[in-house]
Amino acid sequence: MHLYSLKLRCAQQDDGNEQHVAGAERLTSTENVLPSAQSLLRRALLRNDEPPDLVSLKIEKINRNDVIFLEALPVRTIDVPNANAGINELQKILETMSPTNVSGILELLQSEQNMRGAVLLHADTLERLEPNQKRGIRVTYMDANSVDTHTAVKNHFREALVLATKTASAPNIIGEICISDDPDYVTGYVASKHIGYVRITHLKKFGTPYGKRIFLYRGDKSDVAECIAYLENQKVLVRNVPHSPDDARRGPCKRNAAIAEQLETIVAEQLYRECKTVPADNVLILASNNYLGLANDPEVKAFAAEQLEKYGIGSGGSRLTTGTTGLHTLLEARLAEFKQTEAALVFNSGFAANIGIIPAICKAGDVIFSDELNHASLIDGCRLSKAETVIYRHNDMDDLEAKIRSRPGVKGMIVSDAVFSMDGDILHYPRFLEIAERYDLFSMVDEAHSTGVLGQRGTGIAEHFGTTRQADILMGSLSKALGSEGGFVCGSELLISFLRNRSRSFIFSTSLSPVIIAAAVKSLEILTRHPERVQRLRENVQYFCRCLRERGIDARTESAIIPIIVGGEEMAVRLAERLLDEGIFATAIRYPTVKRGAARLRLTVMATHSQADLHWAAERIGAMEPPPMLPTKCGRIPSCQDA
Ligand code: WAQ
Ligand code: MG
Repeated sequence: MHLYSLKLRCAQQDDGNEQHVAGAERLTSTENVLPSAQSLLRRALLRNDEPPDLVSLKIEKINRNDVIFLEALPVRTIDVPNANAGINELQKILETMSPTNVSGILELLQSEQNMRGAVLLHADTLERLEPNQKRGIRVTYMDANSVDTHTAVKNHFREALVLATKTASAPNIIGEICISDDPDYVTGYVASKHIGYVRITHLKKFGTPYGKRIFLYRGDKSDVAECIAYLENQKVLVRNVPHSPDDARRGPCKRNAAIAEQLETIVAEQLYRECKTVPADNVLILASNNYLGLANDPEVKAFAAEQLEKYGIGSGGSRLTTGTTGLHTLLEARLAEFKQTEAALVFNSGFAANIGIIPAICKAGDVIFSDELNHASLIDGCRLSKAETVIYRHNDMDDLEAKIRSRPGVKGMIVSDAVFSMDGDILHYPRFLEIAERYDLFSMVDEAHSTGVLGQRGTGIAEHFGTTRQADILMGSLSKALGSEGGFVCGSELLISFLRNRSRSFIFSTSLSPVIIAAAVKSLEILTRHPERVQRLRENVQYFCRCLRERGIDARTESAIIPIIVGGEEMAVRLAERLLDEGIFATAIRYPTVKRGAARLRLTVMATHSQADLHWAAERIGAMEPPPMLPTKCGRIPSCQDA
């Protein structure tokens, strides 16, 4: 296993001379290299003062075995009213370290000159020991041993504590003094193994652009080289670095330690997640749920912009107060028409819909029968309801019926995704409805990934099976094929009136922005007018699957979701990373979204993809070494046929 060292440097060009402005560094795991690099670069480029003329970022592979771990120095703060008082405090502390030469040290500390590195000073003779006095000694290869929080702003305290902890353990270093060169940062510190990290709130006057680091050395001059080598090359990770001096004062807090430990386990199990920024261009997105490309449709954008002018941004209240515009009611009417139900209700997200609908309908004493691969929002809806949840085998209608029969006379609901979000397969809808009817249970179907995808006109799962019968509760999403945001539910007048009065996530949320609703109205209109978009999506999906199969990858689906089961969590992440290098954005899906050991690439196709792009992507995916696409055991799709 290895780590990466990231070193960033900013400089100004001054008459052909490079003037060092700032530096920063990280030691980070492979999967955090990109986000770390991004946060360092952001910091460099978005500096408050003049943007730097030169930014360099060095990324270097490090062997994990070369890293030593140190415990952060204990922290204490001395509060002083001004710089004079601060220097007095510092003087007292220095007298315990180097009684003979305190005034000389203080003079050097306050001298009006900046260096890139630190002064290495003999504590007794005040001899300068750094080989290059202009540059000084640069302490590098160190970081806090915790998951990087990627702050764009420098945390002076944390970075200084890491450096001071490393320096304090260097051979023959008996102390360190530091003042920042940031004119506004007047807190400095003095540190050593014995006294710990002692902050002094004023060590210079506000506005002073000079800073300094002085390392006090006591020992044989022949050992200086060893000391410098340690400071400049030893890889160090510092444990338990507090985030702020306040955190340090409170001491190790158990509540943070508990979550930090869990987070470290997540990292160790290759399950750590980052919000990856989607590259703006030059990348083929094979991961979006924007199946029909409506999120970027010019007509949709124009209409939303027009309504933005009319209504503004926020709706200013919940649906039951000021949050219902004519657009909201129009959208609900159109959704009901589209799904051929009596009425519809819009929620702020699909997740909000599911956790709002299920607990409104089911209570303690009821039973909910739920597919084992249902989406997390359905699972959480079941939990919130306090009903008993019975999990049946994935899309196994015999198992479902057997489980219902074993509880004669139950009240409750059967709930399933229409298209399963991580496998792309389709619910056996007709049997599902039949069973619900037979046992007088509510039927609820989540059409998040079937709306705009299934059926000739994209109306969803009923159309796919050629039936006009609908589930009692037909839930769906505006944020996928419809390219906007929000969730909805279609059903009888009775159901919708009931939910309007009883669904907590509906009642207690500020309603969606009129802009978002306008976009959904227009998208739905376009979908209705242009069913050929759905046709195009279907052709693209089947074309892409064919291309993948020609390259030995077992790809099949009837929806727009193609799971490529990889197995190992790390493998899935690596494949996604490598595809990104090739210009393909695909998502690695891991536990807990899918079972452990069933990690996968989840590829999705869009109506707006060109076949040339899909062909190229299949070629790249097929050429990946080692062959990732082992014949899949799990996640095979029972209901699909070859194209
Ligand atoms: N190695 C050696 N010297 C360095 C390094 C380094 N990696 N980085 C900076 N220096 C020297 C250089 O001469 C700078 O001018 C000087 O240190 C100050 O650097 O607990 O921000 O990065 O709140 O400006 C103290 C935090 C903050 C006190 C110190 O230093 C607290 C700070 P800066
Ligand atoms: Mg600075």
